[in-house]
Amino acid sequence: MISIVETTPYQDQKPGTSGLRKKVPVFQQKNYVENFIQSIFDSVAGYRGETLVIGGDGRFFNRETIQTAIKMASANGFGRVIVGKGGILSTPAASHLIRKNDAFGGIVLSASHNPGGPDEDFGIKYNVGNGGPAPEKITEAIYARTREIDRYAIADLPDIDLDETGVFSAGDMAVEVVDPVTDYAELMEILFDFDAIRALFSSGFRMVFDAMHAVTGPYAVEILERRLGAEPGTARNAVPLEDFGGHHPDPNLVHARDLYDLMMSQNAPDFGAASDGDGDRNLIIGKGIFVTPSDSLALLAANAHLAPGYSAGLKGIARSMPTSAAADRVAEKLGIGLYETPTGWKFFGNLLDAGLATICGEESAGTGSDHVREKDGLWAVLLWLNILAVRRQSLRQIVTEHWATYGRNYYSRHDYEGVDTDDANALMEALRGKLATLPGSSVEGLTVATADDFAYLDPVDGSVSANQGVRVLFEGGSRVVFRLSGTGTSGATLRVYIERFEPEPSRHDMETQAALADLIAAADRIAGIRKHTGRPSPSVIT
Ligand code: VG1
Ligand code: CO
Repeated sequence: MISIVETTPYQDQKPGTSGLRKKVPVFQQKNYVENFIQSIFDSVAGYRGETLVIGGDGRFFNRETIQTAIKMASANGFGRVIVGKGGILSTPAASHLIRKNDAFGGIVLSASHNPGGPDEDFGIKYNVGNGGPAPEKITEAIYARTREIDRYAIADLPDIDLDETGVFSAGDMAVEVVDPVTDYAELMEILFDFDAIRALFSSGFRMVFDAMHAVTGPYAVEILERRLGAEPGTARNAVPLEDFGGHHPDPNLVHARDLYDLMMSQNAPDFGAASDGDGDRNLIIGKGIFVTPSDSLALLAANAHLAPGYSAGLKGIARSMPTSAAADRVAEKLGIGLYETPTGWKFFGNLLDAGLATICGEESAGTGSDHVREKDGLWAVLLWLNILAVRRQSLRQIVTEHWATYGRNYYSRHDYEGVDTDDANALMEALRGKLATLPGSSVEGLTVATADDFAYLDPVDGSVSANQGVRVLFEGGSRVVFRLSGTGTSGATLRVYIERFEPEPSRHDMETQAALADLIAAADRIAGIRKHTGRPSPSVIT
């Protein structure tokens, strides 16, 4: 039986950089989830009888929301739902299932790197038929719909048992509960030389993968340990927990500190990696050397041809605007296009679909390719392993050789978290107000070449996305970028991205913060960070 339930709209269901993210108690309000899901269905057309993929990162409130989504998909006329066993699907695995099954779209439940639990974060994201996050046109339509929605449809059905694989029925709709890992692992076997990686491991190569008690645990155990023969225990914190063990599942130098410390120690293994809550980010650390995500993108692009899936070469590289220009010089050398997009994976979809780019990346530890339409943490780890297996050099050697060839982009991101929203907005407004007067001025001994608020013209569909971050470029190629996060759930987070290009190999071994000291001071002078936020220093430096 299908119920049409009357509801009243919420005014705050605006999707951010990556879907709708709020605290769990916000999602637990009456009809909050139902309103949002119905608004998704109301904003897209043509799904009758079609397939919807549903899965999440396993965080608190995942299972309840999946049951609701299944009943609403049934009532709204979907023909089939594919859901991961236990409600688990990593974001890239969900993207793959959408593509592989020619699904209409997918609902991905995650707040990614944000903490989980009854008082922590939850999120709902809609992905379209290419497997990627809905473009802005659709997220704007969903938001508009949430502001006036007055009813939703839900089937009056018992809960589906998510812990058994198989095909079940939910009204007229079929529900397929699938193993979350199998299809994804098969795709990885096509892209990478598993024999070469197995040989690497059997030669004594050791790695540690920290799944941070998030979604990638089962994927890492199956792929790294079972299929590639890495030592048992290579995947650590491999059991997904609803609260990620009380930690932030954010693979950065703050939250993956244990891994970092291990990799910097005397008995470090050869390779360290981690992924985030929903499995789309990656952290890469060699013995004694941290690889910035921006460098990792450049290195992967420069070496991708060593993996079978990319032996034909790359069509192009895309990176988000705040990501360093390290990849630009690789694209130049390869003679392929380089695309600079706003922050957020949804902007890469068109470039990948149109065959303009093969590899994409963001400074926030996201890298991926045209194999799916999301960034993909384990994919990046496997591409690194494939490269290491072929080159048989240490990660440090590979990185320093890369810098010697292309120059080094010193890079850091400073986050000021939990800033008062009005203060953060005032800072950005003041910054925008002075953009016109910055060029030619001198700050901390640096001369401003250009300053603007980044706007993106999508070369495929001609859409324009304005106000995507303020960038101040200095003479000589250094720059600072300022933007406010679109994934937080309380207050505002100011992100300051700092970059300096150093072509000279004899100056490639500086400590990053020291190498960027003048730019860090200039950023504060230009934006008045301390003055506006009252913060003497950033809360997180990556
Ligand atoms: C952050 C990152 C961005 C990433 C987004 C989603 O967004 O900066 O690069 O695409 O998170 O990643 P923001 O607006 O907070 O800067 V994830 O792993 O949350 O799906
Ligand atoms: Co994520």
